[in-house]
Amino acid sequence: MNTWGRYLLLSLGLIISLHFILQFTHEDYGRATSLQNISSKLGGSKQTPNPSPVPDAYYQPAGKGNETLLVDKRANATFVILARNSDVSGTVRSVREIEDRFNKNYGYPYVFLNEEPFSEEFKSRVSVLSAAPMEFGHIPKDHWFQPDWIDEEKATKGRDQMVAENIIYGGSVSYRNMCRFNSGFFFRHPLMQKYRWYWRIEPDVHFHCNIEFDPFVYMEDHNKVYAFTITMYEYEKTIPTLWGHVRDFIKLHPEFVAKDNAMGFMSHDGGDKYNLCHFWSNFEVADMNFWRGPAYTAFFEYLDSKGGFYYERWGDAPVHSIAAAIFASKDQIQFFDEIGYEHNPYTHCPRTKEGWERGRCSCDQNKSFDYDGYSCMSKWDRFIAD
Ligand SMILES: Nc1nc2c(ncn2[C@@H]2O[C@H](COP(=O)(O)OP(=O)(O)OP(=O)(O)O)[C@@H](O)[C@H]2O)c(=O)[nH]1
Ligand SMILES: [Mg+2]
Repeated sequence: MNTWGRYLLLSLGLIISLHFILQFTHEDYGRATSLQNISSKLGGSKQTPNPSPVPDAYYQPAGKGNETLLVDKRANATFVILARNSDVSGTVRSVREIEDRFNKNYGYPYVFLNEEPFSEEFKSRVSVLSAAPMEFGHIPKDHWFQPDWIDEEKATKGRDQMVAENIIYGGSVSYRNMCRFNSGFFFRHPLMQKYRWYWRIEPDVHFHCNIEFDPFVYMEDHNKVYAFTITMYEYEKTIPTLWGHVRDFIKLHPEFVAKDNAMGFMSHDGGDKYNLCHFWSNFEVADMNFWRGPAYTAFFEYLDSKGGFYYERWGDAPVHSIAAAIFASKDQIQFFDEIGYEHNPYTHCPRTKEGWERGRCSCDQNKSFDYDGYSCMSKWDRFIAD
């Protein structure tokens, strides 16, 4: 072999070794270069049917044929938006979109929550957007701030380590307060007590399609407890001990584990190892009776007592998702393909052409996150098809 040939072979060898080293040491690189991700980027994703379509009878203004119309039913439901005063413009944009795409036809109320009093500016800029009832609530101190029994030295060490490892929000205490509040407290707020169902919305999200059915009514009629639009892998370094505690809890309370649950979506070995899949909780439509019930109450208290919301950086997304997967049956978890939804940087766009047209969607189906290498959607599809 001549010198050039040797150089070429050497460089190729170096590139391949570097690729494998990066795949094992950097999760994001590994996912981005996975075969599944590359094939979907090359247009390998085909139209996959919507696995759980909302029946025509739920659509307004009219269903087809002689089906009974269910559009006049209403649910005991509210939107809930946690926001800071500084989030006002993003909140206005989100409320404007959900009003235009859905709520102008339904008039469901809103509850805004904040650990600080909402400013007059926030209240007036948001209230002007809709005639639907809006309430602005203050979060009690003990629902928000780090509890006294947390070992601050240990918590500081945990945060410093995450900062050193460049973990997003790794050094933030307020982010941890927010995750713990969303995990265990929002549904206990006095303004939320009168409602059973909620739809969580964040500032600066997008609703890309007309939603001409009522997700709350559909869920109530079908005995659902939790609905999602996007599912993905969690960043393992934010929850190193979470799954161990989940396993311990299940051993202590086998009576709470639902029959026909969705554990198989999150673990491929019967619950030994967590595959990090979870529902992205910045979008949630769910039944607060589920969070307020005995299983989740005991589960949250157990997890909270371990301190991982502060010593690590447990997110409300894995906590809610794991609970839904264990304490509900798999058919109580709903994937709403019809709801085109975006929270930067990911978008779920309806899969089928009919769904996309019916919703007059503004999202690009080719850029939908569903079959991105970082998404758990193909796992969900396989899981519920079984
Ligand atoms: N009142 C209040 N709301 C907060 C605070 N931190 C976050 N939030 C809200 O909690 C929700 C989640 O916070 P985000 O900062 O969006 O967290 P994230 O979605 O994980 O991260 P991003 O990718 O930055 O959006 C949003 O509705 C925020 O407005 C806080 O300190 N106080
Ligand atoms: Mg957000």
